[in-house]
Amino acid sequence: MTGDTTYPPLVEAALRERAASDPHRPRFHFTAPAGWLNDPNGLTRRGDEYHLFYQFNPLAPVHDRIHWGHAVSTDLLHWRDLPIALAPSDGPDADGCWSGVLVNDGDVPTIVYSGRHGDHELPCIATGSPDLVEWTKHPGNPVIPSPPADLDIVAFRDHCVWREGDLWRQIIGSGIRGQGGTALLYESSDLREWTYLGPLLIGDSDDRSRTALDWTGTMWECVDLFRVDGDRTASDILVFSAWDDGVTHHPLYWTGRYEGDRFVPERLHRLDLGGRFFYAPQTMRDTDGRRLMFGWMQEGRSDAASIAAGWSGVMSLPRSVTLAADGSLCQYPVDEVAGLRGDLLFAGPADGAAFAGEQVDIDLDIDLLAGHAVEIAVRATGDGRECSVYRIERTDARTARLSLDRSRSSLDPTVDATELSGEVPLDGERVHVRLLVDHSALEAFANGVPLAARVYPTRADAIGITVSTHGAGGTARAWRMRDADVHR
Ligand code: DQQ
Repeated sequence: MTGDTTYPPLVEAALRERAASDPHRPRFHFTAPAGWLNDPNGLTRRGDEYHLFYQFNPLAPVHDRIHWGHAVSTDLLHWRDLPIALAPSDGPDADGCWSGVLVNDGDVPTIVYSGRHGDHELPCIATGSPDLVEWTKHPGNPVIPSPPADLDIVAFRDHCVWREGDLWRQIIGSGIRGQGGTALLYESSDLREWTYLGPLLIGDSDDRSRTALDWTGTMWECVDLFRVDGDRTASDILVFSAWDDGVTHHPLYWTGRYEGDRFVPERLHRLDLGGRFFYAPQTMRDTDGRRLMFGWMQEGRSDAASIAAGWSGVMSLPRSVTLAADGSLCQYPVDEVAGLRGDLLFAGPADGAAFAGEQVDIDLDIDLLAGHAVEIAVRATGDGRECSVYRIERTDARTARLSLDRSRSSLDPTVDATELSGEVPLDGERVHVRLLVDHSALEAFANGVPLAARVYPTRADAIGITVSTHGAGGTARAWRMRDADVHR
């Protein structure tokens, strides 16, 4: 989408053309113009416009010398590129401007981010023009000169900042060696001088197997604290991405209560059953009270394949996050996503539904009785040699298992083809499944539990979609999705 203002190109034309011609590139999810994208940052709404900043390397599709990319939208779908907001410069962010948030300090938009220098990060701030396009780094950066002296920490980065009474508070992601991940709590009157208050919560990296899908890691990246109101109750939520020794494991969240200087945890949950394919999420509260969340859908192909393609990293669709009756989070793409629906591809009984497309929005209502399983094959060739199969199967009265079998997702043996799966709570027989297919990016939601993933079929005819309910009743509808015209 083009705007009124012409800005200098963000990436070289050749890299951009290479990225645009890749068949695996999504057409209605946000991606960087080319180069590397990872975490969503600085999510904010100003007037009618949503601002999405993101971890960006404009020079190459590798995680190096990270900048803050910037895009703006009025509908969360059609994005217009703005100039790079932050770039590494001499000083505490010489090696990268890592993740952070944007807050309004009175009338002054202020970014709180992690400046990377060598292999360490420290908190920095930058103030912005009213249109959020020009950013000035604070001369006193870093605003916290070192991590707390009394802790032996693994890392110290990423920020969640909020106003509480007359003061600012923030938590910074960290890990305490030998104990587990943590969020360190600070307080300030001016965003420039911070007092350390202690750990908000400390995880236990030995309380379960390191291979468990809800292992909390040795360090918590991209901590995010917010409250969600349900119909009858409310919960505080502490989201973090479990990290260990350079490995990005998966996003998790605690439900519980934020009280004083502590978070009292109740239950630990997986945030997305796709694990690392929805990593480092960040949320924002919209002006109408909605809680919106974006996450980074990492690549599942080799670094060499990303370099050849000229781009890496997909931003998830914006999700709306609410509280389910059982106290867990319920996630769905925001209503605006339906605005990209084009031709109706299918409407009728779910069992045996068959249609085709690589940009599709599918909506199913199924009655899942004991012993029932429903399969949805996407990106499938006619001969079935390539296909990715979502399956939802009733396991007991109150639970189903949602999985994605990627073992035949690609004839390319170098792509990640591991199975992804997890539990979906049931409340009766009805299961609602929403599935968005956008070339290599897949996002499924079963009763509000998401499973995001990436797949890379090699054949141009890998566009088949079929539904088999094996006897379960239900209906299906599907629409072709239009391009969101990002960067065109
Ligand atoms: N990515 C950022 C870090 C964060 C990590 C660097 C999570 O700030 O910890 O690009 O993906």
